[in-house]
Amino acid sequence: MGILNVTPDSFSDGGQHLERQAAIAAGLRMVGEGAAIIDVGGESTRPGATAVGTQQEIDRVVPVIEALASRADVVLSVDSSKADVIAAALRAGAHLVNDVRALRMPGALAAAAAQDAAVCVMHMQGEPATMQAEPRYVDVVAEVREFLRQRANACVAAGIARDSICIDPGIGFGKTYQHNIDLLRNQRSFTDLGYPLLIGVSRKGVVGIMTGRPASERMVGSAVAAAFAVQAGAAIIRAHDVAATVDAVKVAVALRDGMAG
Ligand code: 7PM
Repeated sequence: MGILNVTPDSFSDGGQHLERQAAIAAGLRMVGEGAAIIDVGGESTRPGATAVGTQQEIDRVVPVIEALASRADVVLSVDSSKADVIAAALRAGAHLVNDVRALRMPGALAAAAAQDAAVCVMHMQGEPATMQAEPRYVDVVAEVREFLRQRANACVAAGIARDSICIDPGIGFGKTYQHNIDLLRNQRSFTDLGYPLLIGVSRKGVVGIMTGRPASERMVGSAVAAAFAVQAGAAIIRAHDVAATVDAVKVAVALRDGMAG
């Protein structure tokens, strides 16, 4: 899953049209590099980021989803929590809803179910602006597992097909370094729930702590973490550096499953 942020800070500021063209080009490039899914997001979840209005988020993601749907044979994901954005993105050609709030905002679950979308439910403790202030768990693996189990059940109850649901422990979302390590080292607890597991570690702080590198220099560390996650059973890797990550995933899959060349 390639990350495509359509936010003003993601592409050099040349006005909305150029921004949109740059996003579409970046999406097509990721498809060429081997991404199976493109995750299109119009709201930054960065701690302290300014909130984005519904219409603004729709104006950012819908044209990019429409363009990619018509030009590329790839699964399109919308990274949003808002019911109206989800509905508009699915109408525009998205197939999957990736929500860091696990479809808990009003109408979000119904909007996904109404258009037979696939969904990814992610665990987050708190809200992006404050989540890293003081993450606390008694047993992080058990608590995240139980949350994901309940949200997947809520999706099924809302009419989403069981085989259209994936789960994600939300690396870096209201977690300390040690919490992230515990989650990555205990992926079996999540794959045991019976849903495909999505892992997003790309350029995250946990990789920065492990390598001592800034975000711009975390590609290798992120690719190694992706390979580890695949070895431990992850089905989908969310990543910025698609070409490097695809190579890492190919090697991990071949070694895990013993496939011939
Ligand atoms: C600041 C904080 C900037 C966090 C960017 C981020 C995930 C996600 C994100 C993830 C799923 C990033 C994150 N991370 N969706 N959206 N899983 N499902 O590093 O791990 O891209 S945003």
